[in-house]
Amino acid sequence: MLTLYYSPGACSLAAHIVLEESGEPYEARRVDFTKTEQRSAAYLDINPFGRVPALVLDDGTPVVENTAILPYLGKRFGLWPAGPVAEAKALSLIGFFASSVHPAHAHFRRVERYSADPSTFPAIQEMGRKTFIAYLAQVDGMLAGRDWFLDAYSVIDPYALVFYSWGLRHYELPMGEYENYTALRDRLLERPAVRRALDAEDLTT
Ligand SMILES: N[C@@H](CCC(=O)N[C@@H](CS)C(=O)NCC(=O)O)C(=O)O
Repeated sequence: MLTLYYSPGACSLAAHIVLEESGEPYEARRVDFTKTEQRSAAYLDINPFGRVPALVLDDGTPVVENTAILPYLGKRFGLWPAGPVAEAKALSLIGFFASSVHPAHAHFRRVERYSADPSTFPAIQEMGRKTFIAYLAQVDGMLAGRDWFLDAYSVIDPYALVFYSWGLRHYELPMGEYENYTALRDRLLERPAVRRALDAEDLTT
């Protein structure tokens, strides 16, 4: 059985949704950030980077990083596109989310990672916030005229939901103004698996 290590509302939500979509039994283990469990020796054995998500496979092998976990789950559960071009597009989107959108947010939420000098924090946070918001607009544009990022529902769509929910929760943005992105959110909310994962993490979006 697969085990997902997650924290409510974190980027691990994408894998959580995909596991709910799978219909297979799995275990979801919460990593309590308020107790810095992500940096405990026991957790660092699973993910030496000290972050969620981590996925432990049936044979005990840990897989870490969304860039690895989401393609793995997508291929295993039929939420991954067929063919080299579609696959390249999927990897390109996952790379963009993981290496541009998420780090922009980290400059806002985890500013202490980027400077040892607290007097620089506000400027770094402001730049992170602006960059993150600019990426949200770009994501909205990518979705114009489309139901899903790719030709069919895939792991990319729940991953995009993570940043939508952060826009609401951490930045209190009027996310409804991103009409295409909001339509994607609404389509996702129609899926029982998405609802179950959100409920399990005590989230509405
Ligand atoms: N590159 C990693 C980033 C994971 C990451 O930063 N996760 C955050 C939650 S969204 C985390 O675990 N933060 C805990 C910490 O920084 O201590 C991935 O995409 O899997």
